[in-house]
Amino acid sequence: MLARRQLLKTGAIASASLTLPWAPTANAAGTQLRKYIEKVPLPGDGIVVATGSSIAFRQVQIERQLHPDLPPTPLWAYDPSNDGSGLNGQAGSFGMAVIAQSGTPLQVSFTHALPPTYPAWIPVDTRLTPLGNQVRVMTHLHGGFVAAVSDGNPAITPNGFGPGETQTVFYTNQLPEMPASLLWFHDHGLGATRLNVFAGLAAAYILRDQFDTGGEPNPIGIPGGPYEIPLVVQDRQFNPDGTFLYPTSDIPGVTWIGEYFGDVMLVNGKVWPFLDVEPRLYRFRILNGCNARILNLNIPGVTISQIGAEGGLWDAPVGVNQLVLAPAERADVIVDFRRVAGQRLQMSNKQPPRPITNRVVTPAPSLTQVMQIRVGETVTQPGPTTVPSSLPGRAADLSNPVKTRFITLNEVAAGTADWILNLNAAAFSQPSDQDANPAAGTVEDWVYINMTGDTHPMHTHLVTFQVVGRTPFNVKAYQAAYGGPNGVPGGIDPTPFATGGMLPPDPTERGFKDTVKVNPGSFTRIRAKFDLPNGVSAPQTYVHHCHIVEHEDNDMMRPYTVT
Ligand SMILES: [Cu+2]
Repeated sequence: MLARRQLLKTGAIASASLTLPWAPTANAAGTQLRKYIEKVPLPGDGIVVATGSSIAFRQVQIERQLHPDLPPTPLWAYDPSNDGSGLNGQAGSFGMAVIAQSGTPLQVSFTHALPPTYPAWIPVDTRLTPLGNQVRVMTHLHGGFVAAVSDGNPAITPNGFGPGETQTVFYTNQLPEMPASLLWFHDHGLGATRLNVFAGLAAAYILRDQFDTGGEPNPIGIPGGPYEIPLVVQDRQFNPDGTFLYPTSDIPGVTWIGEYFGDVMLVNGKVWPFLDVEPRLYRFRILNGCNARILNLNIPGVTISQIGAEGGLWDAPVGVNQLVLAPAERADVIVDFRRVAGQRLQMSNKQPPRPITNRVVTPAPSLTQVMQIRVGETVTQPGPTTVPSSLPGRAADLSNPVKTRFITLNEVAAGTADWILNLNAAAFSQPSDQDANPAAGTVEDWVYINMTGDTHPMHTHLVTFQVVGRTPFNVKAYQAAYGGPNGVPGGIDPTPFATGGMLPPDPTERGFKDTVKVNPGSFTRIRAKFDLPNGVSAPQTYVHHCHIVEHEDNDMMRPYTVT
């Protein structure tokens, strides 16, 4: 563990003019694949559903055909081994959903039954991993309000779990921190999160309550049953043999790449699928499960109302024209197909609007088509006919922060063997006196100060937060005043370098979130209450990190401790 990054070398702060090694891969096999041939896998129909008060998973390697023209693809998957199904009902690479109740805890175990070392199709960078090319796994419930020991975080368990070992966790599902919402659980192995998630270790975790029952009708008056559809969007590349393709760096001695972008879109684990809908209202629960790509989704021809995000339902809906989702962000939306009976629509994707930036130097290659939506002519069950004007959820409205912390996002030595991204000018394994230590039960403001050219989706474990606003500032002047060889250290208020007033959050940042777009050219203020679950006493250590998982792995992550 200590070998990792103790040798952090000095280097110049990245300049936006450097050339970077991401490039489309010549032998990728995916772009020629026919589109809209297979159906989107749905819970119970291609996505295996797990319920109960305790679930025992094994992480296993399976093979699934993700497109009729591709050979079967080896995948890593969460297998609920106590149901004996062997994941036979799983059609795609995103093949698992846990459905749990808010207020009812859940005990889960994960037993490592994967290969002991990485296969050739997963290019591990042994500079970043604690135990070389050994497959070490650790599951994190993204959005979980849990004790540190159940969090699946590398500050607590840096070596993760090896072959045959079992991680046992207790998910509180406690209220009000874990209301009805779409969470997901995914691998968080140190230095290998990007690879383990890419290989398939990601799944949905849906929380229900007495309002958001999942049925139809329901007390909220929103679509349910077969008219509520989770949609997990992920980009991938394929080799001709069907394996997923993950490019490697062309920098000598380096395997890691700065961002993974695919040339094929998967929805619920199938390549460019189609979805049959009836001409009525639907509820879509959308998760950006990409490693690095910021999505800007649209369904031309229909109206979309967003009713919630990562932290559950809002108090009122917000009309949206597009869904700009960075990795790990979720949108809970109601889509009206009543005026488009008989039509074939497309869920499309485009580059996000400025200042949101999906890599300034080597922009994500465009990937404009996501999924086809085939609208039928008849309605089986009419369901709701309006979007409710009020919802039983929450707007984020925290007040009285007792402390403000300033956290810098730096990119150092880009394009060289010493390339690293960091928080507060410190690599993950380096000690730092700048790490946050909020007192349990207090509200704090955290200000993420972006020194890079890209948007970074910053994710806090344990807490959801309010987005307070974004303030443009003179990055170069701040950097010139305070920058060192590893970037600008934490703790320095950038307000004197502001070039304008604070911009309010986007309307879609109305509620509590667990991931926020930290855009270039500004500093982003969030506000959170650092409670601990019932019966859990301080201190408890968690992490916060960029959810571009390439950045998280190298090394844009820091521990923090609730005291
Ligand atoms: Cu990042």
